[in-house]
Amino acid sequence: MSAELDAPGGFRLMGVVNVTPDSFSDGGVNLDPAEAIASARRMVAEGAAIVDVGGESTRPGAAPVTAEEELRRVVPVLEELEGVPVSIDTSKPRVAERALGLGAELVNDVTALRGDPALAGVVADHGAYLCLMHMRGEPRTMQEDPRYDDVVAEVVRFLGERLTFAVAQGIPEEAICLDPGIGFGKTLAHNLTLLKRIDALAALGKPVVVGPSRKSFIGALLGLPPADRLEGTLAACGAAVQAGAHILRVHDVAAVQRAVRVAEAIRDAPEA
Ligand code: HH2
Repeated sequence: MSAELDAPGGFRLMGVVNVTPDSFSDGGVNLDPAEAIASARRMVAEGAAIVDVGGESTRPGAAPVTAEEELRRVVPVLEELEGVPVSIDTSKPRVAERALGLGAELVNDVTALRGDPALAGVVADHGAYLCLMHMRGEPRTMQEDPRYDDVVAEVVRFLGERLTFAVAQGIPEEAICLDPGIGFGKTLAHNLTLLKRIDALAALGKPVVVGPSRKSFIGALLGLPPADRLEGTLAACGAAVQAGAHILRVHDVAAVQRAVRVAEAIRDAPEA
């Protein structure tokens, strides 16, 4: 992963492995550690640069889980993923600490270091990478009438401030990537605008992570449940790459890999 974060040129894929009973699209699928381990290994074989292992759903309305429960879910998986580049999707210092001790390289914090003040120190002490994501409110309530005067400007300002905070806490700038948080306190219009204007976020000079995979904005456009959102996900990923995204967080690694190679070739094509 290091090379990818240092050199934000081409796109990279982050495969999603939710070790949860209630994630919005893959809840229960990877709750058995053996299934999660197999999924993670398959995603890397299919082209993922890193797999994002999470033990707590952050879907709208999700109830928080304790650190003990999160550890109970993710530790047996992380213990078997030696040699696989791993990201830990958590906001809890105890979970991050354990995951980094077991070899994880990146902490993916959907609260952008607002959840627990101790998380920044854990990331800094381990020399880990960090993903800072924008979220309006918290998962339980974030979809209750989200409003912005200018969603792009507000997300860019927020992430710029969180970046400054993270650096002040001792995390090197080169180790940080930024994510607009598709679906986290946003309407359909907000999500579409953010996907179209990733260039504004990329202007902060950090790799941009985007997670449109199977999300409800695709359901809203197509009237389809999470299981039928692959084509919508591929279109969103292609558009995100065109708009300047560097890393895509996705469930369907093999399919996205193919789609995005084409989108990237078009984006980078010299004029013939
Ligand atoms: N989306 C989800 C969770 N973590 N992290 C980043 N950086 N960006 C995202 O867009 C993002 C994220 C939600 O998706 P998923 O993990 O599939 O579902 P759930 O939260 O229900 O487990």
